[in-house]
Amino acid sequence: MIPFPTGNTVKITLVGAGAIGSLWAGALARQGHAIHLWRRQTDTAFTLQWQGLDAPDTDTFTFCCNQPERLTSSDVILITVKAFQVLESIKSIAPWLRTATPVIVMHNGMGTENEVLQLLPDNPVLYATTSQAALRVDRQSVRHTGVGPTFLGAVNRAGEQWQSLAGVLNTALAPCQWHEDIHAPQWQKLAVNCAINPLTAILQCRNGELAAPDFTAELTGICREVAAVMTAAGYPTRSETLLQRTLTVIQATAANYSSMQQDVANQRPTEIDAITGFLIEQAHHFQLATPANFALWQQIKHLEQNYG
Ligand code: KPL
Repeated sequence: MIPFPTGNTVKITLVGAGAIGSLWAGALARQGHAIHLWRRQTDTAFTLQWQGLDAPDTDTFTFCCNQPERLTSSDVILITVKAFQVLESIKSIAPWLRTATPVIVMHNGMGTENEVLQLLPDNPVLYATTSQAALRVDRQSVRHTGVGPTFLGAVNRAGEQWQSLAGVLNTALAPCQWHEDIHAPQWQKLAVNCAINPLTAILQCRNGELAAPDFTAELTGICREVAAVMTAAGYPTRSETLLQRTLTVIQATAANYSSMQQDVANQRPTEIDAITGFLIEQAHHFQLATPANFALWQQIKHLEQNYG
């Protein structure tokens, strides 16, 4: 295992500074790590107001951006763009990326892994899934709005040596744990996202509103289909377990808007293809029917196609 001794400054290039990226950028900078941002905007600096959970004060950080030499000298790359931007963002960093540098990909949903591994055949590649919640208050401010676990795991041989990165992430935003099979927590998160994200985006409501008894039948139907697909994919579970976990997340994040609700509210492309779309694709592979999830996928696609 390659160690990152506690207290050492780690040079991190963070690709994408949306809500989750900004949350991690600030949290890692607070630990003294050297954060460099790689963004689509061409500015060479970005100032971020970072507000911790229940903290009245904000921290202000100015990050250096888009410096190829900082990218090359990074100890680790953390990609926090949306699933549909992952490949394009990897292509944008590839010319300056050393093959020894570990790359962590963190996004909602699944399905990017094979293409990422093709683009990065020699790098250690890891995936992370997080249930931390953040809200972009405005373009330059982010607030940490909820604590949840983060899991990190390797998706290729070279990535397996980098368990110490879970410690780096854990000191910045606990809890973060290494997982020997990252697909297991990815599926668990995907199940919750299949249940909460499309419904809250269609209804334009907070997560907590799904706790109303009116939604029990629909949530049960979604979870039943997800449980069948997960079981066929080698991650056996019961629909009752998924429903219970979904209701727990709904309670814990009752006041929050889901990421898909925020995307639709702001007329941005959503992660529906990486969440419900991935589920439907897997269902097709295992010849399983997922009518409830398919109906939600269609409704979100329709919303996206009709943005003004
Ligand atoms: O991950 C989420 C998201 O908004 O994408 C949930 C779990 C639904 C919390 O809001």
